[in-house]
Parts: sequence; structure tokens; C-alpha cells
Amino acid sequence: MNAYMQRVLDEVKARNPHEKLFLQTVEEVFDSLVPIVEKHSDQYEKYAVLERMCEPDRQIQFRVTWVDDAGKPHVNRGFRVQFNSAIGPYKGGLRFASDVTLDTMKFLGFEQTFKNSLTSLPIGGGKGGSDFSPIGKSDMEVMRFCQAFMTELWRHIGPDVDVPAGDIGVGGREIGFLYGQYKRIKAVWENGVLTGKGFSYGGSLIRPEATGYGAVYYLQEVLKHEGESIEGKRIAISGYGNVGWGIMKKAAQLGAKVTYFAGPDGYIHDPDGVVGEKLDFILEMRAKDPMHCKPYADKYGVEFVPGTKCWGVKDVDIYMPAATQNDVNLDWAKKIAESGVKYYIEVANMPTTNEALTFLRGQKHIIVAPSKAVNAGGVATSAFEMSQNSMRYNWTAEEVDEKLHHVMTNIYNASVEAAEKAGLGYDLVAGGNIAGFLRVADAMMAQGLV
Ligand code: 2IT
Repeated sequence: MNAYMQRVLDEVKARNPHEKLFLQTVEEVFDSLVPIVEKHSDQYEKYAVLERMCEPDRQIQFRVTWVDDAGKPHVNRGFRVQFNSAIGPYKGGLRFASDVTLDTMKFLGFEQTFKNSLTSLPIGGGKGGSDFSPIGKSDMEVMRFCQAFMTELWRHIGPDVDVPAGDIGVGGREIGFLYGQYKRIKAVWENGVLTGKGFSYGGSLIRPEATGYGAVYYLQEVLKHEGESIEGKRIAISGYGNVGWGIMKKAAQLGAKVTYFAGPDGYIHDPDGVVGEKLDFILEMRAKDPMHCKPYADKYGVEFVPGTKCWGVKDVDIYMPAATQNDVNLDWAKKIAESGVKYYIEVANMPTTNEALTFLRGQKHIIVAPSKAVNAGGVATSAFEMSQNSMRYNWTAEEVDEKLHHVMTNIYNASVEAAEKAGLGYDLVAGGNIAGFLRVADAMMAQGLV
């Protein structure tokens, strides 16, 4: 790292002493950018590109007061971090989970900026959410929370300003309640203000599955590069939310299968794969109780291993962590390396600690693909939803799926090309970061010091 990069990194660390996750992603990205930034350091320093990329345009924090079914008041903290608008309106999900802090929002907003750039669509980076968890709450409690949350958020967002979507804890139900309150307050029909909506009021077909589908399309490109096909492949994943479910579904469509999946209570091993009606059962099980996957084992008579993750199992071809951040630490990474499995495809946002990621990237027999690229199909399909809302027109599921496939192939190719051009060889992690960076950096320099 040259003096410019080191200075910026030191400044970012000094300014964010408590923001561990945010610093983790900044360090990971900077590591990839070394050959690019060093080559054009004068230009980037002149326009303070790195400094500005690491400091959000603005971050909004607000109190959310709501009342539960028993009449008891609750106070939560709401956030929206508008990170970077160089290439389009802020775009990124809302996360409702009890461990959400400003740090979580900043790490996700920073990642989102690079990811959205990679899609080649006109969307900037943002993220929001709350330390409220919908788990164990009634529909009416979730509705009152969402209404209170939107009563603060609405003034900061808009179809050309900032377009939130879902993330962990925010699915179709929450988006519906949030949209209803936005419409009530503004008295307008601006359904381009949120994505992940229900189809009846402007949602896009395929959006719920898009992140998982996109991840499998990206995986197909990786396999192609190795002269392999996806057919017959066995996959181990963590998480079985919309993202994990989308992976299961697309894998099944393409003749592969998810044979292991892990949840908060342990992991499932189903050698026949999660296919057919089992896909519907996953949805049912999740809706009843998102904290336990054991009912799957009870229903289908397969193995359930409580209290641990499935990283390190040998009878699979591909690992795809699709749950949450820092799911795979160095200990798990060592087990993964020992297993002999060749493909480590990140899906959740930052699912690997930096230590573990460096370790895995150093293993010659493992191909690592980064989440920023692999999971970008979700937000890409959100951008398609925005397009459809602007046009007052709906594409068919086939049209959306085809566009999604196209975006994912492009992301893969752009990543390969960016790393090769930077002299790094076949490096999907660095290539993804570089390709995402270049577009935002160009736009920021063109628009001057703002
Ligand atoms: O992490 C992500 O890309 C998302 N949660 C989806 C963002 C979006 O705007 O669809």
C-alpha cells in the first residue's frame, strides 16, 4: 500500500474506532485496490476519491417508538446510511435484526456501493435498518413497527433519491407495511420508492429468488472456467432465507442439489437434496419458526446435527455461505481447506472474516468468489423492478430471469478482466473489487469535489 492509501486507511481507522465490521470491509477492499490506486494515485488523491468513498454522504439515525399487542411501549433505533450517489440514487436493503448497529449499516452500505456498481446499472449505495427483530412478533406488531419506522424514513427517500429494499428480517410482509405508510404520508403513488414489493402493487417477478438465482448463475461461470458443469453437483449452504431458498431452487432446476443446509439450531444433511415439494416445506417451516431447521429432518427422516455448522463436510462439491456476516472464521476456513472441496462461493454479505478469506485465497486447490459479485443479482433485480415501475409495465418471469442471467455473466466477465488487467491473474475477489471501484471512481472524479 502506498503513502496515499496508508494515509486514508489511518484516517478511516481514527474516525471509526468502534466500527469493526466497517473497517473489516474497508481493509479487504483496499487490499484489492493496491495495483490500481498505486498506478493512478495522483489522480485519485487530487480528487480525494478514497477519502470520499470511505465517508458516507450522510447517515441518518432516528428513534422508533411503537406499542406491542399488550400495550407496552418499545423504543428502537432506526438508521439509513446514504453512502454514495455517484452513479445513481442510493439503493440497498433494510435489515431488521437485534444486533444491528451503525457499524452494521456502514459496512453494508460500503459493500453495497461496490456491488451496485458491478451490476453496471444506475444505482448508488445505501443501507438501513433497525435493531428491531421481527422474530416472535405478531403481524400487527410488525405493522406498527414498520409504520413508526417509515414515519421517520419517508422524508429521506424517494424513487430518484434513495430506494430501500429488504435484507435480513425484511421480506415481503415488511416491505408491504412500509410502502403502505409511505403512501399514506405522502399521498402519492410512487411505488418506485421501495423494491421487493408484492406483485399486486408493482413488485417484480423473480425478485424473491433473484439473489439465489444470480449466485447460481455466477457459480456456473466459475465452473465453466474449470471445464466443469453444474449438473450433478452437490452444494452445502448456510442460511435458508430467501437467498438460500433461491439457491436451492435454481440448483434443482439446473440438475444440481443442495445436500446440506445450516440454520441457527444446527444443520441438515439430505443426500437426495432439497428439491421438489421440499422447497415448499422450507417456506412453511420458516414462516412458522425462523430459528429452527430441525423440523425438516423430522419430516423427511434425514440427519440433523445440532448446534454446529456444516463447513468441513467432504461429500459436496461447493460451499456457499448464505447466512450472515463472519459465518466462516479461520477455524472453519481450515476445516474447509482440509475437506478438499474446490469451490468456496461467498453469498451473504461479508460471510468470511478477513483472516479466513486471506487463508482460503492462499489455498491453491480452492477457488474463492466474493459475495459483492455473487449476490449482486438481488439488487440488480431491484433495479429491474425500478425500471418496470418507471415504465408502468411488467416483464414476464422469463424476461426478468434472462436479464438477471445476463447481468451475472457480465459481472463475472468484468471481474475476470479487471484482475487480469491489473496483473493479478485469475482473481475473482480482487477483480470484483477493482471493477466495482473503477466505475464509481470515474463518476466521482467527473463530478468534482462534492
Ligand atoms: O444486500 C443486498 O444487496 C440487498 N439486501 C438487496 C438490496 C436491494 O436494494 O435490493
